[in-house]
Amino acid sequence: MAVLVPLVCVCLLSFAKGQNLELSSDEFPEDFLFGTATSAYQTEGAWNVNGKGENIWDYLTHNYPDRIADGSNADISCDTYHHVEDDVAILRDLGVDYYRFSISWSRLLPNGFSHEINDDAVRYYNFLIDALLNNGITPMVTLYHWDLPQILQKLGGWSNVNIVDYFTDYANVAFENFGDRVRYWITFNEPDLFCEAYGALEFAPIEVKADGIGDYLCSHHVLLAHASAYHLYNESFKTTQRGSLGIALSSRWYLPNTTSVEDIEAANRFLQFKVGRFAHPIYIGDYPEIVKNLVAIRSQEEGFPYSRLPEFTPTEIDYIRGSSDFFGLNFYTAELAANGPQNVPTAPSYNRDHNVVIEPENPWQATPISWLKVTPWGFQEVLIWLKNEYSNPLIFVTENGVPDAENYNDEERIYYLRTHLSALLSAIAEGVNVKMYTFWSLFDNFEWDLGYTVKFGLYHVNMSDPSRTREPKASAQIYKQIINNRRLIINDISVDNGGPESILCNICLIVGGLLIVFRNYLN
Ligand code: PNW
Repeated sequence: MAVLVPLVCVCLLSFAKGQNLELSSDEFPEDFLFGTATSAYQTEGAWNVNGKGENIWDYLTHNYPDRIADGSNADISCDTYHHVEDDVAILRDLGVDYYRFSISWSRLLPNGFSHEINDDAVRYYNFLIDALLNNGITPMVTLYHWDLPQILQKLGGWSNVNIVDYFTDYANVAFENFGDRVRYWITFNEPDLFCEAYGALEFAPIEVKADGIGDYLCSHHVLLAHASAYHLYNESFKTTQRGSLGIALSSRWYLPNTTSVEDIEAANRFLQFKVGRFAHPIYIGDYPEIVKNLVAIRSQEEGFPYSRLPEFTPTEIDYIRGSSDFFGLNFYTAELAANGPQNVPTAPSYNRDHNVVIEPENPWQATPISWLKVTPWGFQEVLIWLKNEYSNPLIFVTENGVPDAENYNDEERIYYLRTHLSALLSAIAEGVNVKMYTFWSLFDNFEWDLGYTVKFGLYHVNMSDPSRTREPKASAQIYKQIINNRRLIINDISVDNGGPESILCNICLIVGGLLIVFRNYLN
């Protein structure tokens, strides 16, 4: 009895800890789907194998290794190119409904253009897609996850208007070769971020820096390319292939730094510059007024004869409006936003245009990445904001995840996963039309400028082992249970992780309960 009481207490305490999640309901709707994701450059490896061409990240990591935190590259990374069968077995074991991966443009079209298709790439992606389908997993395919063929970058990349045609040609090859089996297409992943690389951001492409100009040219052409791929799919493929197509936009939640009107307006303005700049043209039509006005005013002050933000023609506005079957949302964190002024010495500048500063310090739970704090409430806020702003669109969460402190017992990831799923359930209860949740990432992989210094995976990958052994972390087990149960069962950590302590815990709970009943009976 003396041993049992503390053990029962520990078990009850861990149960109570789960209760802190404040669930509104822990069950997911019947048609709700779960997945996980990777991207080609971050995980495939085989960077120059069987005809793959060079892309902008191959170029950056090979020529400017000092720009990567550990000087590394993704020449091999997880080597998913050589592990299709093993990886699909892992996905099957995890029990996901779908798997989000991206096609490497320079693997499929080594020269960037569609006149030469790499047979090996067609074989590889067919093999992957078929393996997924044979295991009951639906493929969700991203066409562009930041890895532009270097040859196209030399021609100006996303700042060259001809990229709209080059991208459409590439999309056409992908639809023709894989579309008969792909249910979900995503044209672009987080264009806000890769477009900022044409401005002030230190990212690939590395040699273009045209702040307040290149970033807007990029987003303009991305929107035209997205709409072009959407119309191509709708007109030539949709009736036979019956898939759907959307774009994945990243949104943080911006909380005003103070209660001042200026900071409240700054937080709203930042959402419009970051998310609205892409979503408004697709869901409402044209850029948001505030973005158009501010860039036009600044451009005029700087002596430009026209706005640095390109204008859409009325025909283009109609062409882009409505060009998405779903809103792909990547959510990671919230931030504190304050009104400018921006500390930038020269104009023009994207940061000066929006005139918002992000407070470097905030009180929320930290992670190994400085910009990523644990803010599940921000996830709920973003989902509700999207519902109100864009007339309740169909939303797929296309990314959500957190790095761990390099441990297999990744409780911080479990906490992040559970609290974000709880926030998602609350958003559903408030009428948000969200139907999918994708955890980033399946594997520890190459995290862009941070190299391998941070680990986002449900599975650890041993990067010094030539066979790149994968091993599940504790979070993989929890995600598996959530998917299997279709609910956020509160005490599943102690009930079903298979470990000896959980068996002990359950025995203690049962015996403890019986003792209490027995004592009550005696009384
Ligand atoms: C997203 N930032 O990227 C991407 O879609 C993934 O490829 C990436 O691995 C994941 O989020 C985790 O970072 C981001 O510096 C990369 O603010 C960097 C930032 C944001 C998102």
